[in-house]
Amino acid sequence: MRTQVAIIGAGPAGLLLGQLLHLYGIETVILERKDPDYVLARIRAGLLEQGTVNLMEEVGVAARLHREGLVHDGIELAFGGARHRIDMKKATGGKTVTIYGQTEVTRDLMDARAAAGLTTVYEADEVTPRDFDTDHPRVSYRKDGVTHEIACDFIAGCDGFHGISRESVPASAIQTFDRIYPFGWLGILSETPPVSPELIYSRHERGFALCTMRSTHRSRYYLQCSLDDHVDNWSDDRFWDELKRRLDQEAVDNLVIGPSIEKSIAPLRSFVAEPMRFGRMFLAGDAAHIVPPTGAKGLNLAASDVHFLSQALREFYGEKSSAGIDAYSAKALARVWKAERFSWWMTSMLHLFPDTDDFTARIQLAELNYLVTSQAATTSLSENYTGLPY
Ligand code: RFL
Ligand code: PHB
Repeated sequence: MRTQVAIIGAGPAGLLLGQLLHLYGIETVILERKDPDYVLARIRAGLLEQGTVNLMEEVGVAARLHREGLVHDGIELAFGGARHRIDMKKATGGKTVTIYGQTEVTRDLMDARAAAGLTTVYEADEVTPRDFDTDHPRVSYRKDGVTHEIACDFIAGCDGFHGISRESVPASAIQTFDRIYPFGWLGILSETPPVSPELIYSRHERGFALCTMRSTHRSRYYLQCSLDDHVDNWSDDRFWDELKRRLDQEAVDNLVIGPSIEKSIAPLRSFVAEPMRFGRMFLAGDAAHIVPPTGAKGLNLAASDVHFLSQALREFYGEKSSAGIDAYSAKALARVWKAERFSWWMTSMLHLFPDTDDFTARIQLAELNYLVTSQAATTSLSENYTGLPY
C-alpha cells in the first residue's frame, strides 16, 4: 500500500489530522492498535478551547458540537470556604470554552472519516515506523497474523504517550523533560445534573476537587487522591462523602448524587519531548507531551499541534516548500511550553502536596485571593484557560 501521510493512532490528534489533510487533498492511512469501540469508551477530557471548536468547524464536523455542547463564559474558584467566579468572557473580550466530551469529538471525527471513505486500519499490531531518516519512510504492521507495509512521504506519530513513534527515535536525537506529581485524580461520571452551571475548581485542606460535566444531565467529578490508591477502595458513598467535605455549603446543598457509571484513577504528570520532528516523522499530541489535567489542556494541545502540522504539510504539497515542515517543531513547542507552564501552575496552586506546610498553604491562598481580586491576574488566567492564540 502507498499513501502520502501514514498516521499512527486514531485518537483525537490522528483523526483530526486525517480530516484536515483530507480537506487539503492530501491522502492518509490511519493505523490504530485498538478497535473502534475501545477507542470510544475511553473517558477523558471534556473542555474545548475556541481554537479546537474552530478546527472541528473547519473539517465540517461541528454540527452536533454546536447542538449539544455547553458554552461556558467562566469558572468558579473555591477556597477558604467560599466560591469566586472568574468571568473569562469579560476578561478576554469575548472568549469562551465549550463542554463537549472527548468521546464525542472522537465519534464525530470517526464518523466523518468513514463517510469520506478514508482508510483506517483498526487492531493493527506491531505498528513500526521505519526509515524516517530517509526520503522513503515506511510503516509496517501486522493484521490478522499477516505483515503489511505502507510506503509514504511522511509519518505522523499521533499514538499517545505510550505509543511506538517516540520510542522509535534514537535516544541521542531526543531530549525529554518531565515532572511526576505525588498524587492522582480519582474521577467519576454519573447520570446526575451538575452541581453548578459552571466548573468549580476547589482548593481544600483535604485535597483538590473539581466539579465538571459532560451535559446538563451528566456530571464528572474529580478528587485528588494518593498515587497508590485504587478505585476498589472508593465506593460511590465514600466518593460523594469526600467530595462534600471539599466543597462549600451551598454546593453541598445543591449536589445531586447517584450511582457512578465510570470510575478511574489517573496519575498526573508533565512531560515534553524535543524536538517534535525527526526527518520525515512528526510527533503530535500526547505522543510528544503530557500535561496534568488541571488546566484542561491535553486535548486542546493535540488540536493545536495538528493544526500546525496540517498547515505545514499543506504548504509542502501545495507550494512545494519545506519551510512549514522545517518550522513545525519550534512553532508547536512554543505553544506547548506555555500550556505546560499554565497546567503546572494551576496544579501547584490548587493541590495539597506532601510538603505543603503552613507557609505554602498561605501562599496558595494569597495567590488565589490575588487572582480573584486583580483584573490583571484574572485576565492572565482567563487568556490561558480559554486558549492562547495559534
Ligand atoms: P490518545 O488519545 O492517547 O490517542 C492515541 C491513539 O494511539 C493509539 N496507539 C497506537 N496505535 C497504533 N500502534 C501503536 N503502537 C499505538 N500506541 C497507541 C492508541 O490506542 C490511541 O487510540 O492521544 P492524542 O490523540 O494525542 O490525544 C490526546 C488526548 O487524548 C489527551 O491529551 C487527553 O485525553 C488527556 N487527558 C485529559 N485532558 C484534558 O484536557 N482533560 C482531562 O480531563 C483529561 N483526562 C486525559 C484524561 C488522559 C488520560 N490518559 C491518557 C490516561 C484522563 C486520562 C485517563
Ligand atoms: C473534564 O471535564 O473532564 C475536565 C474539565 C476541566 C479540567 C479537567 C477535566 O481541568
